[in-house]
Amino acid sequence: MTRLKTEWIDELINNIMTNEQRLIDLTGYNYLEFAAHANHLSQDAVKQAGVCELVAVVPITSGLGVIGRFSESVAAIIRQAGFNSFVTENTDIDGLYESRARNATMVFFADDNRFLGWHFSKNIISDNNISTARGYVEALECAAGSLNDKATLILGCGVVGYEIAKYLKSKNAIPIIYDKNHELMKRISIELDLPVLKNIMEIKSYDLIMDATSEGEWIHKGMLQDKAWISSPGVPLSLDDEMKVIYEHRIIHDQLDIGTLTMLGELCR
Ligand code: 2YJ
Repeated sequence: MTRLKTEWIDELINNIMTNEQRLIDLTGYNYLEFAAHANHLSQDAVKQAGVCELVAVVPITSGLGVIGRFSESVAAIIRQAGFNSFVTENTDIDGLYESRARNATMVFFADDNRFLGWHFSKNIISDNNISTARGYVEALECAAGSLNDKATLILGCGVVGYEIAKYLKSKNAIPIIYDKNHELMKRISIELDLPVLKNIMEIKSYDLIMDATSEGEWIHKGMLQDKAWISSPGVPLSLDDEMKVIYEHRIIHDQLDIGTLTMLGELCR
């Protein structure tokens, strides 16, 4: 699992309006609307939650410690979706205590292994891995049209790739999986009863690509169809600099936003 780096999210808060506009251009939804759409909720339900709920983000020091701007970025995404949010002054358990003392109704926190949202009174927990998978599949469907009966290539069979495969199946899409770790790919293929991509150069046969790899810059010019859509929760992004420019309007990708928004919507159920 990729651990975020400060330099990847350093500009997230400054760029949040641009990022939201990008999501609107690709999916037709702003942050609040996307949180609702990704969870099949009405926009009014999420708008109403934005008025009633107070969201705390607690920095967690365990493992490799606090990532500069991580909590502030999560709080900013949630604020941009129309909710009141704050980062606790205290960390860890003391931060959790502070969030309750300041009447937060939801809390978000992440250590090196997991990023969770928790609605205290509804007792709903949202896992970023599952939400990220759902959010990026929903975003792809907004951009490219219905995935029903459509072959959709999943690159990477790690935890997010696995959740993407399950969610695509639930939407009656036709997932095909690939991982450079052939043993892992075979195991997931058997478990979920899915075909595999035998040769990575066959990537060009697909126009719907979900990229959950975390290698960075391994997709070069000529490897994709002109009309390919790439929905990529994987960080760093797999496309090299030249491809990022060519596919600028056909890549769905951010560092935190889509996953966090989908978690937020899930806590509004
Ligand atoms: O509070 C902090 O600043 C840190 N403890 C945040 C740690 C963020 N965690 C990660 O980046 C992990 N790789 C888990 C992310 C799950 C994404 N699916």
